[in-house]
Amino acid sequence: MTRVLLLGGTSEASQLARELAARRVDAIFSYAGRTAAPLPQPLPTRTGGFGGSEGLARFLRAEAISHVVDATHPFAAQMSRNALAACAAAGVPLCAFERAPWTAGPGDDWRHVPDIPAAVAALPESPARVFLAIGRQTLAPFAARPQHHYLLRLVDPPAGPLPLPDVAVVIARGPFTRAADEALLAAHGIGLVVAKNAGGAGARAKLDAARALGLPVILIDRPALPPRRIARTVGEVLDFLAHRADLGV
Ligand code: 3Y8
Ligand code: NAP
Repeated sequence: MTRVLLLGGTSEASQLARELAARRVDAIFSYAGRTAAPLPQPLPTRTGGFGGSEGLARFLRAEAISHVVDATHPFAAQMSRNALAACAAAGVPLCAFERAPWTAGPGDDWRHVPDIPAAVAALPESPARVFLAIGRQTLAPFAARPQHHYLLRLVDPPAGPLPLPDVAVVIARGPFTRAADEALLAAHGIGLVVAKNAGGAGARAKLDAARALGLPVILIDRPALPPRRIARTVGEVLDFLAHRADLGV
């Protein structure tokens, strides 16, 4: 009996949720609860952590989950590690649904760094105007470079003070467009973009805008994860669910 747990929070997860709902696949969509009002999904949805990998393993057994699809963000490394451990413990097959990393094209001026501390170290000494487009959770390390003006883009208004002295905040939930991001970068006189190598279309706009404006980008590599099955398309996920025939595709 197919019963899917879909670990969500990305454009890919939302795309897959639509496909599974259209095929009436028995599935549960899962959000961490990071944002105040996440996009509604066409599947029964649960929100909040599971309580580590042990909590997730208990959930898999209690809900008689037959397949787990990890469609979380490439930087949601803890969730992905927990899913690997829980699925191994509970004997439930797991497949990641993940977009490939971005690769530079003609006109891109990217500097790849391995992690957040390396991105901080890569900032120039002299004051710059930086679009720090990495969300809210990993801002604190940039307080070591207070000389810069930081433009932030957050999903929700910040609940408390931000760890950066010279900062402007835009509240917006993607996906974003290149034209709008070009206008944003120009309006704020941005000279440098810092971003995570998230991949996918939903966050790509700022990189295309940077190229159009001739701006350099510091691009943070995604965290390494243990080997796991990875699907790059909905079709590959449906194959994993091994019910293409049942799904009428
Ligand atoms: C809570 C669900 C969909 C999913 C849309 C994608 C695209 C728009 C671009 C920029 C970069 C960033 C951030 C970003 C993008 C999509 C996707 C994506 C980047 C929502 C969502 C949740 C989150 C969590 C949030 C993080 C933050 C990261 C903002 C919903 C909108 C910067 C990642 O305030 C916080 O605590 C925010 C936390 C994790 C990274 C961080 O460390 O701050 N995403 N983003 C999910 C949950 O609770 O499980 O609210 O609707 C989902 C999306 N965000 O269905 O169409 O697929 O990547 N999300 C990054 O890539 O660097 C914004 O501004 O250019
Ligand atoms: P994370 O650091 O990898 O995970 C931390 C803890 O949050 C997990 O151990 C788990 O708690 C809980 N969690 C994470 N994703 C969950 C989900 N989909 N359903 C239920 N619990 C979840 O996670 P994160 O980077 O903060 O990402 C949180 C959410 O935002 C995910 O849905 C992710 O897809 C989305 N997102 C993240 C980014 C990013 O840049 N990190 C970008 C876009 C979207 P327990 O240990 O208690 O189970």
